[in-house]
Amino acid sequence: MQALLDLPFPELLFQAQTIHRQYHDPAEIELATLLSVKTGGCPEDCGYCPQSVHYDTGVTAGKLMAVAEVRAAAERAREAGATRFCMGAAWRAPKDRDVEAVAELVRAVKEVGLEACATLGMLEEGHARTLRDAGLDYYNHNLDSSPDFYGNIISTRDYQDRLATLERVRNAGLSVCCGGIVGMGESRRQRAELIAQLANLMPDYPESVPINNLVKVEGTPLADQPDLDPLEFVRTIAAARVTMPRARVRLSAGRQQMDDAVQALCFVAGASSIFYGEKLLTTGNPDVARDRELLRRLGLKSRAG
Ligand code: SAM
Ligand code: DTB
Ligand code: SF4
Repeated sequence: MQALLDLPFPELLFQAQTIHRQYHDPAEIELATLLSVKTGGCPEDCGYCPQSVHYDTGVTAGKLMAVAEVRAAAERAREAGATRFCMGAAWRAPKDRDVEAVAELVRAVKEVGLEACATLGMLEEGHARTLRDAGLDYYNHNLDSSPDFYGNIISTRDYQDRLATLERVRNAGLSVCCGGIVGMGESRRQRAELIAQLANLMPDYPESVPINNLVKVEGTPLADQPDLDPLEFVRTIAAARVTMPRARVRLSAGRQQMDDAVQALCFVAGASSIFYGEKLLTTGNPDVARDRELLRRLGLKSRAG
């Protein structure tokens, strides 16, 4: 895997684009809109995250949003052209009644006619089945980094906890959305190890692989992390594409701080999904008009709903 990331840049991009074209329409981008349905107050200490109670980031903790509000947000996302709606909740692990309440939100999103994705923390198998029965398409649960770097950024859970939830999600028959964050101070070898973990997930690699570039948030331990060379980010996308040919590789957080040319390279490297709408969960994302213009300049089309 490290050998792949070490290839001369044009060689790596050529391999990635070649595979991308065999499995995907190279001109099509999926637009996914994110909504934080339960913000802040999370007991975990993930060093990148503005929603952890351990850091003073100015994020105010809220309660789970009401069904009508979420339905309205999903309708606006559909009107703007999104086909996928991802709901995030700042929980370590939801309680039974939280899962029942999110199941109602999933039903509302499905009624609006969008693909539904949720990310709620660690799940029990019954939780995953409840969400599947409500119509959930994907469950997002990221490995985020390599096993040997994980302990540098999170102390309140371990890699094995992540793998156990992913297995339960799979057993329930949900599609898996699982990726990571780059730019947290990890080495290229550790990025290679993250990609290897994703590509070797059993019984199959994830259907959807979000690659996030660290969004540095004031108050978090990673606020002053030096910028990663953007070309290393592009390499990570390309390695995901080459090793997980059928997966949708997603250029996820960090686009607001990214040059248009770097984003264009990510699409050449095989990314075919972006977060669409002014906000990620708590931080900013390029606005809709800007993204429409970027797709137009690149001659890319959004995936039809
Ligand atoms: N609490 C749940 C969990 O951690 O699985 C779900 C929500 S959590 C915010 C979802 C993902 O957002 C994390 O796994 C991480 O990949 C990403 N994320 C959080 N903060 C980020 C940041 N500052 N920059 C980039 N990605 C971030
Ligand atoms: C993922 O991989 N990235 C999204 C989504 N899954 C839930 C979250 C990005 C969060 C960025 C920081 C924030 O806005 O709070
Ligand atoms: Fe909590 Fe998820 Fe943020 Fe970690 S990434 S602090 S689990 S909301």
